[in-house]
Amino acid sequence: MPFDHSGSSLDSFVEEEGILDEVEASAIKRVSDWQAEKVAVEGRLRNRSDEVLKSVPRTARRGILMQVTSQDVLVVIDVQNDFCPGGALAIAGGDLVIDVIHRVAPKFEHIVLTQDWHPAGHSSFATAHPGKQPFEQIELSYGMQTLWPDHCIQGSKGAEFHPALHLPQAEIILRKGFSPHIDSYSAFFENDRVTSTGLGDYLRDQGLTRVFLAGLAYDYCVGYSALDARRLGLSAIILRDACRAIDLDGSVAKIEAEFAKSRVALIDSAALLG
Ligand code: VGL
Ligand code: ZN
Repeated sequence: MPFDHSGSSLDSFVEEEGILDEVEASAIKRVSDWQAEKVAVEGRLRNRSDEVLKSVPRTARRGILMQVTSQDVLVVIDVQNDFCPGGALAIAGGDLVIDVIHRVAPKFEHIVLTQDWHPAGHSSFATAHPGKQPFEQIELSYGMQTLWPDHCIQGSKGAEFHPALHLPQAEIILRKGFSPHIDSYSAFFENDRVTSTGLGDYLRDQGLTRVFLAGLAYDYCVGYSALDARRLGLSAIILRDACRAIDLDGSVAKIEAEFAKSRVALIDSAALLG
């Protein structure tokens, strides 16, 4: 049973009473305004078969708690100094994800952390490409690559987890982006989308089928990880308030269009915490 029982009794109650639309419309506002607002028109859900909404568990849409189970894993992406205020690739409010992550973490039996971990001179750094500036794109052997300021260099202060992040129960710390000539946004595959990090096999071996994601950055490493989780046949649920985005050239809108196509779900931590 993935969700708590109160959800199903409320389901039949509202169905019988014919107040399904009202209940759904109000809960949508509470739990998942990012996606839901696109399909909730004047507070009313017009098209209940919408793909995006299907990906959000019905109970969570209604503001009813989603039950975390032993098949669930929380994957905390790249909560490192360089992605937080003061860091080399600072994301506004990057450090604010930490409190939210700490609040949801006790719900999970399984937690995995990722760490962006580049060698000096990495091919994703603008400084490795004479004449190029950070945030420009170039074509590499595996396709287009955005160039970044030097960040998360192996062994540097910037590559360390933010000092406030405290998750000693995490069972894996997965480092990625260590191959000099290929970047790795996703926790599952490098940017060629083929070279595996091994995380998918690990989750399969452990019987973990549903991936909750949090961390930095929503529109890059969190987003790519969620999409790859779906590609591997896992459920992927992003805790939107436990993430912050870089938002470069429409990257948030672009990745959210992919989320909708791949049925990546977006929820608030409130859906786990009440
Ligand atoms: C990331 C850009 C470069 C991320 C990592 O963690 O989202 N973004 N390296
Ligand atoms: Zn990186």
